[in-house]
Parts: sequence; structure tokens; C-alpha cells
Amino acid sequence: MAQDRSGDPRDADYIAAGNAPLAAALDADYQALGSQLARRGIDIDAVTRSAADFAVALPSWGVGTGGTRFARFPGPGEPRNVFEKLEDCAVIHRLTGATPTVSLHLPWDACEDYGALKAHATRLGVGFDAVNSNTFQDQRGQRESYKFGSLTHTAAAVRAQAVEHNLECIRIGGLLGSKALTLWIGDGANFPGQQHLARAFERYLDSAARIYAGLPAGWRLLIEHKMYEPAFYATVIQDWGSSLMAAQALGPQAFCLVDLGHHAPNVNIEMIVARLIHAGRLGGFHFNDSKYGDDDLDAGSIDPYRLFLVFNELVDAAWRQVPLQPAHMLDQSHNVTDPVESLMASAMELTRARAQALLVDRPALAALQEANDALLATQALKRAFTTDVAPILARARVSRGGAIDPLGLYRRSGYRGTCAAARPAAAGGSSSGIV
Ligand code: RM4
Ligand code: MN
Ligand code: MN
Repeated sequence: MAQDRSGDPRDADYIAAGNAPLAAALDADYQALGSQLARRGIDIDAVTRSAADFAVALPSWGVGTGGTRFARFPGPGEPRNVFEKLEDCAVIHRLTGATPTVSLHLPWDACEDYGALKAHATRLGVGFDAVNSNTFQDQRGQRESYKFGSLTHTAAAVRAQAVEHNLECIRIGGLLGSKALTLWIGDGANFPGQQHLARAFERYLDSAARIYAGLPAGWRLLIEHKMYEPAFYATVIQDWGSSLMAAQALGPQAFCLVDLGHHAPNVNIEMIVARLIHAGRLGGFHFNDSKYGDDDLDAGSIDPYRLFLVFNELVDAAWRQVPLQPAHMLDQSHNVTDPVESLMASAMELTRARAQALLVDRPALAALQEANDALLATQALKRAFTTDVAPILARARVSRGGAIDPLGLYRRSGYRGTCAAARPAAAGGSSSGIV
């Protein structure tokens, strides 16, 4: 039994040795599911190939423990800088095979030598997805304060500083091979009357146009909306309507980004996704889950059916041959789990939701919808959602060099303990940048 071995979870031999004792059971489960799906007219290998093609970017801020408004409880061996964050991201990618890129957050991930950072990433086998700017916090030594806003501030000097930071993010992203800038601002008002609602949006459009003008060819500007927090009365880009208006005003390289936690409870997010697909402006996702607000919990941990329904829209659009290439990114950071484990769990949940969506019998569903057969139509979705696709996911991971049981293998590797010894906590530091 190779079950008790500790080792490097990034090592292909270590993963192969961990997979060996589980392979026979997986084969049997895969065969059984294959016959079941064949009776439904589905070729399991085609689903597995498609599942193996799925990729989601990791948030650099997610490999550290996040905080709440009250406290942060860092775990042992958390990464202390962006180089160490990439090491953890590489572990997640090796074991799941689903997370080949990292989304950086600047200036949290600022470093002195981006050439060295890129070389480090290449050595680890990871690349870079969208860069995120940050004008929702003041940094030490910063000239102008964002206390009353950034891109929408009443003072031109503050807006100019925020625009310049975004242009700097584009420059850094360019050095690393990124092709998108994610723009989320916390600007807004806590009290009625505090801010002129119309003028704040006009200032946003003006500032965003200056950033847009600095986008290289082939880049996308991903505009992220969020209903509230830190502005509790009115947030300038609070919903997909504001985001879409901005994207349409800016030009063809501007798109809307949907963070699943950024809506009021019970909002029908899959319908927002459908509308943005229709408008040709769905740029991507920040995947996470939430019960009440911007909880940033693991994807699929609270409402896996909603996650499935979001993927159902994406798979349906592909089936209708709508040209669509949304960026998939995780955005999570919380307090009680090992972040590496949580990110692996989320990446696998996304792959699961998408694989389930691939099982929907679309011609049959379309016919049921035409016939207004509400009951059987909704059952058609449930049938796909309730199929246990675990053997498909495991096979897809193995085909990419990943683990049959990523979480088990990670725990047995002792990686966290190794990091605890190699990375003594920096005094007072917050590796995620959050709180
Ligand atoms: C925000 C938003 C952004 C993320 C920060 C950390 O609520 O989701 O995407 O960059 O949190
Ligand atoms: Mn987000
Ligand atoms: Mn958020």
C-alpha cells in the first residue's frame, strides 16, 4: 500500500503511486456509469474528454486564509509572497489537473522582478490569467486616498491615480502573459445624498475609458459588479445593468464579469448569465458560493444546483453555437479550511457542474419546452444534475496527470507541514492581502 507515504504532491511519480491502488475500483465504476449513460444515448468518453478540457484560474489571494470583519486566523505554512503562492497553486494544479493559471491581485502580488516571477511560474507549470487591480484600499505611501472613491472620486487627482494604477496592472500583466484586466471598485456611498448617483457613474465611464484606451490588442477589460460592500447604500457598479452599460459604452474589448457572490440572495444568476450571453458581453466568472452576501465560500458548497444551472446556460450556448469564451476564475477566501484543499474542492465542483450540464438531453429538453411540459422539462435538468459523474471527473484528472483522490493524496503528502517548517510566518503579515 502506497497509502501512508508522505511526499511531494507535485511529483508525477508520487501521484501515480497514489493512484495505483484506486485504479481498479475507478475502472469498474467508470464502466458501470458508461453503460448507464449509453442507455441514455451518451458517449461517456466524449464527456470525459470535454471534462478534461475544462480549466479554471486560481485566485492568488485564495491560497492564504481570508478574514472576516472581525478577525483572521492564519494557518500554518501560508505563503508569504507571490512566489510561494505560485508554489501552492502548482500543487492544486498537479493534483486536480484543472487549474493551469493564476489570477494575480496588484499590488498585493507586486514584486521586484516579473521576469523571475514568470520563470518561476513556468518551472512550476502554471501561467497567468487576468490581473486584478486594487483601488479599494490605500497602500502605504500613496499620494491620494481612496476613502471617498477611486475611479469615480470627485477629485480629478484621485481618479488619475486610480487610472494610472490600472494601466500599471496592464503593463505588469503584459510582462507575465495575461490577456485581461479585472476591474472591481468599491466606490459608492453609505448614505443617501452622499454622492450624486448620475455624476458618479459618468465619472466612472470617463475613468474607465482612459483605462480602456491603454488595453493592448487581444486584451479584455472585465468589469465586475457587486451589489454592496464596502458601500452600503449605493455602489456605482452595483449590478449587471450598470456593468453592461459600461461595457457597451467602452467598446468591443469590454465585457461583464459575474461574481456569483455579488448579488442579492435568491437572485436568478443563471438568467443574468443568459442575458449577458445574448448581449455578447459575458466576459467571465468569479466562482464561489454564498448564503447571504459576498461570502466567498467554496464553489458549490451551499447551492450546487445553482452552479449546475449556470453551467447549463454555458453548455446550452455552446450547443447553440454562440461564440463564447468566458474566463473561468475562482474568487474565494475564508477562515476555517486549508486554502489549498478548499481551492481543490472548488475546482472539482466546477468540473462536476459542467460535466452534469453536458449530460442534459438538449434536443429532448427543447421539445419539452416547446410543448410547455413544465414537469418533464425540469426533470430533464434534474436527471442530469443527479447523475453521479465522479468516475468521469476522476478519469479526466488522471488523463491530465492528476490524482484520483486529490484531497486524500494532498493530506497524506504532508505538504502543509513541510510548508509550516519552510515558511515561518512573517510578523503581522497577511498573505492574502485580505483584512
Ligand atoms: C471583491 C471582489 C473582487 C476581489 C476582492 C478581493 O469583493 O470580489 O473580485 O478582487 O473582493
Ligand atoms: Mn470577485
Ligand atoms: Mn467579492
